[in-house]
Amino acid sequence: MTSPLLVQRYLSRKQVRMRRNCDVKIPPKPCDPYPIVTSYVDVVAGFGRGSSELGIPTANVPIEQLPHIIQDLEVGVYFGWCHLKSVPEEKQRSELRPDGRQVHYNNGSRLLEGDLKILPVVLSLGWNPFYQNTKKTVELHILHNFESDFYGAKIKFSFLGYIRPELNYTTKEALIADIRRDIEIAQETLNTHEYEAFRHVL
Ligand code: ADP
Ligand code: RBF
Ligand code: MG
Repeated sequence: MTSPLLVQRYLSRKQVRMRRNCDVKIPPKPCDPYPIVTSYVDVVAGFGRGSSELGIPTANVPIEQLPHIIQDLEVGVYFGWCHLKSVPEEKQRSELRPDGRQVHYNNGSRLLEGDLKILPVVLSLGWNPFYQNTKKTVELHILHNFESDFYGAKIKFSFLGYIRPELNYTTKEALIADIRRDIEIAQETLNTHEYEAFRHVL
């Protein structure tokens, strides 16, 4: 029979292995300056790499529409809650990305009931050094499966805490692995009673 001591030792080793050097200690409940809450802002097109290159779509939002305090935050990965709404009165349109691909703005008209609930989100704020962007971006990966995209919809979201600084990578696979770990950390933290309590602070 395996002794409880061995099991405990195995578990604590596993936790050590899961913790990355870059991880910041997340407090048991949101602390100053959090929560930071935005108003409803536009979901706009980015470079179109999130889904196609990384398999991790991110809703990009214009940094200019966000509270100034967000521009002063450290670059890196954050987590919080978000809420989407459609803008049916807005005219649907298409736009060309810099590489010529077309993106259609359906203004969220295809969002379903479950998509309109308050959803957990992991956010990237920064310059995406792996792709050498020249503009600071704010992107949200929502922890939810959508049937359709929602360019032109409005999104309101909160920042409740910081996971890690923004990093550069030598391979795309390493970037993807870190984003996957960020998703797990965001999900685990938002599942705790203290962070779940902020679901409606939007
Ligand atoms: P872009 O560079 O234009 O942002 P992405 O490949 O990052 O392109 O795709 C983002 C779009 O995918 C979002 O604007 C949104 O409409 C849609 N989308 C689908 N699922 C998600 C999700 N789970 N989180 C964020 N956006 C999603
Ligand atoms: N890009 C980076 O260059 N470095 C990062 O450390 C980084 N972390 C990210 C963490 C999360 C949770 C997400 C959603 C994205 C991150 N990105 C990072 C941005 C990624 O490069 C970007 O989503 C794609 O370029 C698509 O726009
Ligand atoms: Mg994106």
